[in-house]
Parts: sequence; C-alpha cells; structure tokens
Amino acid sequence: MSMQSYCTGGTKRGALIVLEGLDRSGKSSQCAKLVSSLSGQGFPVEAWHFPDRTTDVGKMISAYLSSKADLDDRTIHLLFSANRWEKKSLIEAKLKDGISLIVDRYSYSGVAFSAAKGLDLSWCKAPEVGLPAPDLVLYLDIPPEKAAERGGYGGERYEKLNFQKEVAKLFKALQDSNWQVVDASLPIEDVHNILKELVQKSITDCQRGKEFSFLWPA
Ligand code: Z5A
Ligand code: MG
Repeated sequence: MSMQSYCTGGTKRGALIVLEGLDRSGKSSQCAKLVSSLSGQGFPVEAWHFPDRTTDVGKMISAYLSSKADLDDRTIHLLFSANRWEKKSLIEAKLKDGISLIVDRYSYSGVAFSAAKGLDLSWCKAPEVGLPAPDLVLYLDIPPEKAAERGGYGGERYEKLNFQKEVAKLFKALQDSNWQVVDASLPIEDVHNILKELVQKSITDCQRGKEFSFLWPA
C-alpha cells in the first residue's frame, strides 16, 4: 500500500513510533514524558501500550503474565500477536488522521521474549508479518544488571535477570535501519531530550511524505 492511501483530504499522516527495551529500561516513563511534551507543543500524539490488557485477548495475556493462567509458549506468543492484530485497523486510522502514536512495546518485544524461551526466531516473526512497521524504533539500551537495580521487578513472569540477558541478545539481533539505540542509563531528563529530538524528526519526515511500510521491512 502506498503512502497516498494513508492521507485523507490532504491530512499529513502521523508517525508510528515504538519504544523497546528491557524491563525497567524506562519505556513507560519516557512514553508519558514524550506524549506530554509533544502534545504541549501542539503535536497530535497518543500514548499506546502493548500488551493492551483491556481487550479479551489482553485479559488472557494479563492472567498469563501474573501466573494466574498457564499457557503453552506458542499459544501465548500468538495471543500477544493477536493483541496487536486486533488494533491494526485503529492504528492505521489514527495515522491516516494525522495522529502520531507513541507505542510502549510492539512486535520486537513479542519476538524477543518468545525467542528467549527457545522458540525459533523465524517462527516468532511470522505472525507479525503485515502489521504496520514503525517509522522509528527507539531502543532504550541498558545493561540488564543496571535495569534490575532500579527495583520494581515484580512477581510477573520474565522479570528475572538471566532471562532478561537472553532477551537483550535477541533485541540486538532484531535491530534494523529504523532503530535508534539510546543510552537508557542516563538521567531521565537527558534520555527524554534525546528521544524528543528523534521523534520530532520522524514526525516531520512522515508529514513530508515518508513511505509507510509493513513488517518486516527489508
Ligand atoms: N511481552 C511479551 O512477552 N510479548 C509481547 O508481544 C509484548 C510484551 C508486547 C509485560 O510488559 C511483559 O510482556 C513484559 C514483556 C512481555 N515482560 N516482562 N517482564 P509491560 O510493558 O506491561 O511491562 P511493565 O512492567 O509495564 O514495564 P517495564 O517494561 O518492566 O518497565 P519500563 O516501562 O521499561 O520502565 P519504567 O516503568 O518507565 O521505569 C522503571 C523504574 O525505573 C521506575 O521506577 C522509573 O522511575 C525508573 N527509571 C526510569 N528511567 C530512569 C532513568 N533514566 N534513570 C533512573 N531511573 C529510571
Ligand atoms: Mg512499562
């Protein structure tokens, strides 16, 4: 699909911006700060988060993450993916309307966490094919040990140091030309200023007609 079909009545399309990184790397804090500062400057932006725990699929995911339900590794992988697919048309509609989305985790978390359990990487990527590709992936880079020191590792599955180390390796294997790796060990305000500049540039590129694409881009 061409970028033209993402513009209605001359409206310039929004950008799909994804924040990724290990647990406690600061994604949620930075998403909130970005949306607050960019909307304060008049940019139409919305904060999104995957998993979206409000849907029926999201409730199953939430029960799994809090160990209230047990699911086969492939089953939970497909549920995480379905949780994105159920939002695909809304994502596209928002972008067409000129709204930029700042998304806390996306397909890269989906693939990295499942592949870290030992599932085949290509198998993990397959259900994500055809979802909107982010215009920019901001990877909040932090050593797993340092992230763990931030505390707040709760009782959810995956919140364990050795597992996070495996996830970090997988994230690195997924990086492509749309990624910007940012040092997430810096103070919160410094990280925010770096991210804000990158996001503003991406929004401007999209307004100027940057082509829209789908996962997985070459
Ligand atoms: N998962 C999956 O398996 N498959 C999928 O497809 C998807 C997800 C989408 C839940 O995700 C789990 O789902 C997750 C991946 C898996 N696994 N785990 N574990 P989640 O997004 O709901 O996880 P969360 O618990 O809400 O957030 P988080 O990622 O663990 O944390 P964060 O958002 O990156 O960090 P934060 O909440 O912004 O900050 C953490 C603390 O650090 C907080 O006290 C901050 O004040 C502090 N902080 C933040 N930045 C800084 C800096 N720069 N300096 C010092 N302190 C800081
Ligand atoms: Mg978070």
